[in-house]
Amino acid sequence: MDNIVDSMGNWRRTHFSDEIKAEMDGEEIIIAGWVNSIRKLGKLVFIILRDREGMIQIVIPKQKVSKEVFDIGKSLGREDVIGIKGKVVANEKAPAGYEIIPTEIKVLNRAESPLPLDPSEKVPADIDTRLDNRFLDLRRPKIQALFKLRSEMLRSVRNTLYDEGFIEVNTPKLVASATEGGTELFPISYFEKEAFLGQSPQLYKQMLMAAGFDRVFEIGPIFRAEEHNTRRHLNEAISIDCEMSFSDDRDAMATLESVVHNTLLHLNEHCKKELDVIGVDLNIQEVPFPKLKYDEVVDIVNSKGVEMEWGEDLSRAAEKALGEYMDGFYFITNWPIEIRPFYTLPNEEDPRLCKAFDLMYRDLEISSGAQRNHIYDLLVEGIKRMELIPENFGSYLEAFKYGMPPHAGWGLGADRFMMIIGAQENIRECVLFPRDRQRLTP
Ligand code: AMO
Repeated sequence: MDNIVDSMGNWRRTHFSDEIKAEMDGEEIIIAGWVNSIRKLGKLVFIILRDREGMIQIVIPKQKVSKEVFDIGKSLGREDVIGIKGKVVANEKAPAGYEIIPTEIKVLNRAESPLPLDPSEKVPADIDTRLDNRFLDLRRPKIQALFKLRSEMLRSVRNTLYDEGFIEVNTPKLVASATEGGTELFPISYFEKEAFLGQSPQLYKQMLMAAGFDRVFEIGPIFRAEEHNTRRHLNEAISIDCEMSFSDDRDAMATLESVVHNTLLHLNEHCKKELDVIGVDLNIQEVPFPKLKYDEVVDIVNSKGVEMEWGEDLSRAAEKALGEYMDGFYFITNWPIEIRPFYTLPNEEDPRLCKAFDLMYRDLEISSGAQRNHIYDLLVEGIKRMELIPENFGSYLEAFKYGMPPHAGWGLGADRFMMIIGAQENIRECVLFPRDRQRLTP
């Protein structure tokens, strides 16, 4: 346990790495972080220190520092955690125009060697090794940048929804019934009863319309027991859900568009550094987004040589064919009622159709929504049509008996939205600790 101290003592970090500038020449600073790399050249030790905001070069010349500082510097290894008190020295030859010469080094913890994964990204690793060692993988600047973008995405989504008069709510995740079809449920034991992990806040957000909340949103986990392993599915995902009263499908689509559009603008304005680190150039698509009717989609898909019958949901092949035809964001509207959930409002002009929509980005569905069926008798019919049992929806159905306003809403997959923002092919990249068919740890 050589040189290790158990705390920063009375030291307080003064700066993150990106806050230090050559103009601070001569100033004393305290920084802290990980040894990203180290070079030992006899009488000189070079350290690249990494903190959340970037990297900074520390130079330890034997003649200019105490023996203790030089010995500690020499003893350091990759990913050791250190605190450094030192002086900023302007130096035109240094990559950043300055370097830090320490007057004191605190070794806060040592890292074992060899590392199971190389955070400096010099040694590539496959996604499984990376996810197995996720805490180390997350130290990589490109990956950190993705999660900073994710945080700013969530901030922007919240801001837009607050600005549009929504209030944020939290609904239960331990639930008694399915909402999105029965096969994808995770059963759990809830004392003497059977229960499930919530697939969607759907029923609760609608009940809040009956409660008079008018406009609500929730950002929370949804659980889907998807058996298949794809690049777009997780078993635990984060959904951005919203529901709005006295509104129809067009109002819901307009809100969804502004959420997406404002987020892209926000990230472009406030996250230049992160977008650069990842190498992404955000294309800010103007609103309104194009709208395709389901009928048109069937024609396009068939014209691309992929068979699709009217009344079928989009197969993966159909999505791909559509993605070749459509660039950017677009809606699919006027869906057949048969393939949408029971809570969807049928279209009064054509009862084969309904007021549901999907928001797509090329070949990826990122959101589904609809104007809802707010008439009790029609809703019970819908439940029966889907071969579900109305009694299982008792407390939900009650909410439709005593004054339920017309309403609409949508669920936007936060992880899928991040795939688009960060130009990632695999949804697992966008989640800190993904849950998929094989993965329950870390
Ligand atoms: P839906 O089931 O289409 O609709 O889900 C809405 C959005 O959530 C995301 N999503 C997923 N993301 C990753 N892995 C999954 N397994 C997964 N499942 C869903 C997608 C999808 O578009 N109650 C309705 C929403 C509504 O009408 O308000 C619903 O849950 O991005």
